[in-house]
Formats: sequence, C-alpha cells, structure tokens
Amino acid sequence: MDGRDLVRSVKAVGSTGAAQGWRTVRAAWRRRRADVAGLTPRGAERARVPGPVRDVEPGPGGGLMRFARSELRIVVTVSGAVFWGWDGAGPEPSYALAGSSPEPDQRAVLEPDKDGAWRVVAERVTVVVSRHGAVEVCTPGGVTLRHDLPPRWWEPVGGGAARWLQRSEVSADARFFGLGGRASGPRLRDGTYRLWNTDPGHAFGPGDDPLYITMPVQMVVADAGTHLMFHDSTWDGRVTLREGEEGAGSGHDRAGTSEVRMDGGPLRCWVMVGTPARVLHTWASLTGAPALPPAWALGHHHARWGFGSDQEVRRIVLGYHEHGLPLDAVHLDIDHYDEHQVFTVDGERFPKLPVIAEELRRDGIRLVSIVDPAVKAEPGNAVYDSGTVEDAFVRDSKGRLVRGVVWPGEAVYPDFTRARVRRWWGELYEERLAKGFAGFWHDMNEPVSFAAFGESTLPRSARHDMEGRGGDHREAHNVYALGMARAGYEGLRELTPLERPFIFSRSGWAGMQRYGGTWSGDVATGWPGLRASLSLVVGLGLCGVPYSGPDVGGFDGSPSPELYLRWFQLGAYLPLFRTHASLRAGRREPWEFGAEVLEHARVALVERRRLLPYFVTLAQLAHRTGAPYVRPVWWGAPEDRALRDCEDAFLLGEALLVAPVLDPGTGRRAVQLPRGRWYDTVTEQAYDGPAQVLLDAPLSRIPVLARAGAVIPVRGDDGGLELEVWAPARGRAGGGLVVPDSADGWDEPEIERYVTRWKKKRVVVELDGRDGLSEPSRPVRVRGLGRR
Ligand code: NBV
Repeated sequence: MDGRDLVRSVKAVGSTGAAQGWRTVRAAWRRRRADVAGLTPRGAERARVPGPVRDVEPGPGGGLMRFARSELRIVVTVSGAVFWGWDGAGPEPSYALAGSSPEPDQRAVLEPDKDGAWRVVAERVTVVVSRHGAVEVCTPGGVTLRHDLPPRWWEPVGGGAARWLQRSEVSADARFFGLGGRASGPRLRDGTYRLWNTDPGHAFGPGDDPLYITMPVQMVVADAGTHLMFHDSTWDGRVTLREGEEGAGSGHDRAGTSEVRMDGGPLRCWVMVGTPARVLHTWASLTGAPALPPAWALGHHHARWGFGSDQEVRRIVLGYHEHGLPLDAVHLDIDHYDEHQVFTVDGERFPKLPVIAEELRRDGIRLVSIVDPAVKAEPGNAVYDSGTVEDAFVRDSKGRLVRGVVWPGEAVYPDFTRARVRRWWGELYEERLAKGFAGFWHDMNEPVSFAAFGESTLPRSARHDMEGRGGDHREAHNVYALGMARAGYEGLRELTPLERPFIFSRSGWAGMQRYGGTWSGDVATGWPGLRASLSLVVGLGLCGVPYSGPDVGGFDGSPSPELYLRWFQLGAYLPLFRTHASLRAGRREPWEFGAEVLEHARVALVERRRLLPYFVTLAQLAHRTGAPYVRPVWWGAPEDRALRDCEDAFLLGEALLVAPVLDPGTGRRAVQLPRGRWYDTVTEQAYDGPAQVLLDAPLSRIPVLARAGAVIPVRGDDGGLELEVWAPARGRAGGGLVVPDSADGWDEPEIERYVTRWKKKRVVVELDGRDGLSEPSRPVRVRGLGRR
C-alpha cells in the first residue's frame, strides 16, 4: 500500500460508514493477495512479427496465408463483413457474434497481387495482404481506407497469454468514432482510450475515461468512405488514436493512426465498408438486431434513488397527473430492497408494491426495478442459498468463493459466463414480475466491488467458466454485464413469452443491443455533463447500441433551472428519456424548478408523447436495419467535412434534426444543416442546406428541424396515428417510413412507405403499397406550406 492508497483507505472508512469502510480496505487487500497467488508474473517476453509469407492456401471466401512465424486466415462473408484472424484464430467462439459466423462468400477468392502480395476481392471491399503481413482495406475503386501494419506479439517466455499490438493508418482527413460509451466524443480526438469497463466511482464528465461500456469498435469516416473495424478480444486493452493532418499547399499529408494494444485474447477482426447505414446494417446482422423496447419504454421515465416509500411513489405520480405531465414509467432504485439485497422488497416501506404497480398500470405507467448482480454472502438469504446449490458464484484459483463488497456488505458474484448460472439468474426475475415490475435496470455490473485502493472490481485471477472453456477475470470482465443482460433477457422470454423484455444495463460490450439498451451511468450535473451525455448516446449508436439516454439533470448535484430544462429538452428527443438522480442530489420533478421551467418541460413532454409513433417507427427500423434512432448529422453525407466535425446536433431518424442547447445563457445557436431544405418545426421557416444557420433557441424550446418531404407518424389528439408531412421543396419529392406498432408483443407489423410530391399547387401524399400508389387511410396534415 503506498501513501495514496492509505489516504484513499482512510477516506473510504470515513465516507461509507466505519464497518463498510473497513470492509472495502479488507476487500482491496484480498483482491491484491488473490492476484499475487493466482496470476503468474509475466516475466521475460519474446517479441514476434509474422515474418515473410511462405505459402498460401485459397479457401472459401478467401484462404490461409502462412508466414514464417504466424498465419492469417481471411474470409469474406455473405453478410459483406470481412473476417481475419492471426495465429489460427477463427471467428468463434465470440461473445459479440449473435450466432455462428456468417457463411463465406464463395465468390470471393484469394489471388496474387503485385510484389508478392495477395488480395481478396469482394463486392464492397478489397483486402490486400502484403508478403510481410500488412493488411490493406480498400474500396472497390481501389482507394485505401485503412492500412494495418504487420502485427506484433509479446509472448511470456514461460508461457501464458500473448500481448499484441496492431498499428493502423487511415487517411489524413479521417475521423474516429465509437469505442463504446465515451464522454469526450462523439469525435474521438487524439488520446488513449482504455478498453476495460469501469465505474469511475464518481459522477463523470467529459474528462473521465474509460466508463462503464467500452468496446473495441471503431467507426472511421473519411472522404474515401466509411468503415467499421472490430477487434474481437474481450481483454483489457488500450487504443491510441491520432487524427491525421492534411498538408497545406505543398506539404505532405500525415496519416491518422490507431494503435490497438491488447493484454491478451486472439488477434482477430471484422471490417465492414460502405455507407454508415450499410455498415451498421452489416454490424447488426453480425452481432444481433437491437432488441425492440416495448412502446411504453419510449415514453417518459422518472427515477430516483431514495423514493423511500411506496407513498412517495404515489405522491410523485400524482404530481405528474396534477401538473398535466405525461408519465410512462417509474423506476425504483436499491432503496426499495430489503437491506440492499437484490430480488427483495422492504415490506415495511413498500408494503403495497403489487397493488401500486397494478394501479399505475391501469394509468398506463409501468414500474421498473433496479437489479444489481452482487448477492449478499449470508446463509439464509434466499438468493445466496439457491446460488450456492447451483454453484453459481465466481471462485478464485484455489476454488474459494470470491467475495467483494457492495451495498449489502460482503457479497458474491454470479458467473454469467456459464449457461446454467444464466438460467438460474433468469428465473429469479419471477419474483420481480410478481411484485409488479415490468422492466429492469441492471446496475453495478462492471462488476463493482468497492475497494479502498486499487481497482473496484473482481480480482483479475478470479476464475470464470467462459462457456466451459475456463478463463479468468482478465478475459471475463468486459463481458460480465453482457452475460447478465443475456441471463435477464432469456429469463424474461421464458417467464413472459408474449411480451418484449425491457432491460437496460449500465455496463456491456459489443452485442449488448440484442438484450436491451443502456443509460450510460452517473453523469455529473453541470453543463459539461450535459454535453458528455449527448456524446455517449451518439457514440453508442455508432457501436450498434441504439437505445440509450442520460440521467436528465445529471446524477449527483442540483442543476440550475436553466440546466435542468435544457437537459430535459434534449432528453425528450433521445431514445431513453429519463429523469434520475442520486440519493443526495436535488429534486428532479419538473415542478421543482419554478413555473417557467414547468411550463416548458410540459411542452417537451407533450411533444415527446405526440412523437411516440415516430419513436416506435425508429425502434422498429433500428431492430430491422441496425440504424440508430440518434445519428450524427453526417449520417447521410459522410463526405461533408463540416458535418463530420459537428458534435452539438443530431439527426433523429431521417426526418428530424435536433439542435440542443448545451451552453448557459443561449438564446440563439448556430446549426450546421445537411443538404436539402429544412423547416424549423415551430416557426415553419424554411432553410436550405448545406449551410450554417443561426436559429432562435429561447428557453421555451430547442431548435428542431424537419426535412422537407418527410412523413412523420405522430399521435393525434384522439390518440390515433396521424401523418405529419413537411412540404417537399418545389419540384422535389419526399417520403418516409411508418411502422404502426400498437402492441408490445412479437408481431412484426408491415412497414408503410409513403411518398410525397407536388401535384399542381398541392402537396400529395400517397401510400406506396403492393398494388401501387393509393390514398393513405390515416389523417394527413401538411406543414411548411406558408413561409420561405
Ligand atoms: O443504485 C444506486 C445508483 C443508481 O441510482 C445509479 O443510477 C447507478 O449508476 N447506483 C449507480 C449505485 C451508486 C452509485 C454511487
């Protein structure tokens, strides 16, 4: 223990109560001791590079290249994604893939290229491998998108996992996005980003990295094209990014670089090339379609750590009613547990939970429960006892249970990398359903074990089943929450087969969208936190996780009325729209910030409800195509550099452009418009892009623009579905997709395609159905006709 550790230990003892504080000191020591005993020190290492190519063996979709000191398998698959793996690595087993690897594309063959290189030509991408193992990803037109240098490994002389480094170059104009949920993005500037899911232990802002969800997924956007690169290793790693620079005048370009360093795991990757939409579609076909949230989960959620009693829940709901504010879900945090133990309810403070849940459900409001993975290590505790019978908990290298410290005190951790344990855990949700809960909020699943010093998670030497292969926490850590999400999702599918499960999880990894979304953790109350919360939603969407949204108002403090309102106005256009705060933070109900804020918050809530059919459509489209609801403004025009650098606005689906206010005292703001005509949805004033325009952003609203020609499904005053149509520019046409999903089951409603155009002096809207064009059966309202 060094001096800093000592100070932290003393603080831990002081801040969490003496008993818990000392527990965290002991836990940290235990963790350290376990790792000393359970992990072999790396010792001397030997470096290796592939060396020159020896022979080549064509195979389905590509083939195998043997180098002096490694081999490379390369396969173009029918999904359009290209796989390559070094040292014999294949696509499976993988926690990211939704099923088995897609079939090889038989049309793709490995053929000789110049200078002893080989190449595979596929429909959308050509991959060239040099005779020393450099891999180049090119567009079909032959322009290089990414140039991977030959990889390098470091192998412990005494055996054990090899570390590796993959250095890559991208064009000078390229921009990096992704890597999971990053607070400083969405554009990832020069720096080193760690790949290790982490609870920062305090409310985070743009300077905090890593956070709860990290993923080795890079989305790279350049003039020449867009590609997504996924390094399929779950181990701890670091990605160092450096944007390139274009030589001004006669100077040379400096390429952008990415260096991925992994502490272990196979060196294998997947690359997808195309438009952003095509790339995400391929990514979703590989790693799984985003789960469809039930329609109510697309409304407004109110959470709080510390409702304290079921009477307080009733009071809040009544407050929403009395103030005429729509509400769709209420979330109960750990304070409703009995002594902080998951899958229990404090019967004294929440005696009427199922009754209240039923009352709320009649009003269209659902109850959502927090679910923490750690189980109080105490015989007599039902979850602990049944988990013990199942041998469900993580053990150390000597076979002893790994104990950590969390809210209930000393706790043990289910090993979600074992199928049997996932099944056992999934069945536990039955208790939640019986209490009336309809949705689940997975927390503390990085997983967290409070520690007075060192890392607040399990020892790296802790053993995991890894689907029978066996491994330790170094490999299991990043997929712990993914396994928990899978356990919950699959359990709920068994328990309530007719309903779509609703799960959102603080931590996760590539593929987590198969089971649900996220809220991205404890964002700090403050303007930088507001900006960071948008960065997370956009970045996660580009990694294939379309459903997320921040704690409106921030987690930890008391936002000023202005900050709260601006956060609220942003949240109203994000997939998960939730107000939430910590036990010690100020209130988050819209009526707590004065009459003016209440009035404007009501407008945002009412608009969200009006747009619900649009959100439902976006959820359906995300499920079917992988396209996130929230998209960077460059989504349809990645070659537009001004859009690529715009981080303070986003597209909500095809139809809307949302320009939140992210700074105090703003009454007007600049908005970078993509090509085409856009209408301010309040004034109906038209603007033509590409351009930067200055728009009014009074306290009452943030600028939201509609694309000319768009067809947006909205909720009419009678609750029915109506079509809001924004006039196309003269002489132009437009259109939009609508997925009318009224139930929360598994039926896949058909997509309605609408087209709009000018006919004489009128805007006409038609349904483009199987039998040709017809008049829509839904009420239509055309807007944007008046002002230019
Ligand atoms: O369960 C309490 C909180 C929860 O409100 C929050 O949303 C999570 O991100 N939880 C973290 C644990 C406590 C953090 C200090």
